[in-house]
Amino acid sequence: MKNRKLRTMGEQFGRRSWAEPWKIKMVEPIRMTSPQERQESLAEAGYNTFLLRSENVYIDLLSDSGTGAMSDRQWAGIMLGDEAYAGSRNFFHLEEAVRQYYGYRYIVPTHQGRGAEHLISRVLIKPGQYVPGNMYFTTTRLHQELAGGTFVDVIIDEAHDSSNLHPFKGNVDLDKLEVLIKRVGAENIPYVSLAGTVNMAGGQPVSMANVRALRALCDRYNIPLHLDATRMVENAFFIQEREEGYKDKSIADILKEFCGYTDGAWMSAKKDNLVNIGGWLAVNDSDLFDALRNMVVIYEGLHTYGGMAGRDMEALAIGITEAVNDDHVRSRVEQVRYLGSLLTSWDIPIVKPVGGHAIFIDARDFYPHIAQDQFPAQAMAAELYLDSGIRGMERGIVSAGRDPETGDHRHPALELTRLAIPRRVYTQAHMDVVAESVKAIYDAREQTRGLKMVYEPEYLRFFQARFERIA
Ligand code: P61
Repeated sequence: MKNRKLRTMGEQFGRRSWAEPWKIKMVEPIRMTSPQERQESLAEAGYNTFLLRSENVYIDLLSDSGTGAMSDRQWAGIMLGDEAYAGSRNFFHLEEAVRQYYGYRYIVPTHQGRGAEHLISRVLIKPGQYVPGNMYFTTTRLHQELAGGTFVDVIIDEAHDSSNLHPFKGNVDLDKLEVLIKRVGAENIPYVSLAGTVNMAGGQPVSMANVRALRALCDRYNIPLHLDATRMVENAFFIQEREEGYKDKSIADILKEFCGYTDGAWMSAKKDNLVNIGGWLAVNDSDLFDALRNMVVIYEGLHTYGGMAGRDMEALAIGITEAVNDDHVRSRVEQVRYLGSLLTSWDIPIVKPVGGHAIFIDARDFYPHIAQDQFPAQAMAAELYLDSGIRGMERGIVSAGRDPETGDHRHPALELTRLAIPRRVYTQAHMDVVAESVKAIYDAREQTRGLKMVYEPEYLRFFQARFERIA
């Protein structure tokens, strides 16, 4: 070992190293726990990482939602909150930022993403209609169903295969979509629900060529196209990196071009937009805007705050401008990729290519001896917590829930455990610790047993379900 030269990250990847475009001004201590404490915490939480207390978590990769670090400028913005009931100046800053970077005409603020999903689903969907989309997301689909719609997955087949290396696994399969349109009639499709990037597929992007073709297809049948823009900035990074003709365009330009093919968007600002709470809806049609603005006052708050404080809207307006900085986006996605490259080099099965916000470990390949009905991805999240206090989440059969018609478990092709990386929070050393812990539970995989569900709530069951170990 003595004469072996260590190599920097850049050297390992054959390039010059680069680092995050920020330095740390304030730190939040985190606590390590003993194996005994973790056993007790996990049993108390019913083997569900959503039910752990965060004070008992060491490195928290449960979600990249609302867990990012705000900048000094955003914190300064917090002090500029105009807490008027109506017409807060911070709302106008938010409106201006969304218009400038996403390009839509009319903006409706909401408390977070699902508030926006609720409004758009209720306004656009009539009972009995079909909503096609590029793979389901839990809250998005639930709101579409509660409004009386049926979600239909029209993502390309490659997305359901964790080892397929398609560069744009989030793409819509236009043939699948057209078959659906012909089967149910365009008048029974209120809109196409397009997400960039696709969370449940592993943070996979949609190409510009795909959205352009999708727009043309929607125009042919007169069907609106609405975008879940939650992680659309990260999607823009993949277009810049992988799609012909975009290498020299900025993230901001790519984002705006992509949104330009759509009629509107909803947003969980807790991700790309770098805030701890907030959301918005944006559309170009003034009648639709009127309907949404009329609905927001019932469920969220006035149309100039939508459930956010003035200070939240100011931090959000600033977050939107910081989010499109090219160096920021690159360092964010490359950090996720660094963790992925360690795991891949150790032959641990993860979704490839690595997506924008998280590493998704393939629990079917990790635990081939555990049947899907015994919740292998849930068991993996539990094992990881026991090993090191690192918290991830299940994205498989528990998350998929039950079919509302038959009441049976849905059996998704992807059975994954997600390690989501908060933005601007953890260092490369944290990623090393995470990788080693995943390796430790991989090495011990043959001893791991499945779980049984002993409590199951009706909606979004994964948040509060409880499990026991199968002996
Ligand atoms: C997450 F386990 N995502 O990924 P809200 N669209 C998309 C999201 O990723 C999203 C929302 C809409 C979360 C939080 C979360 O099953 C779960 O602001 C693409 O969270 O209301 C949220 O935005 C909803 C975790 C949500 C889950 C649902 O961690």
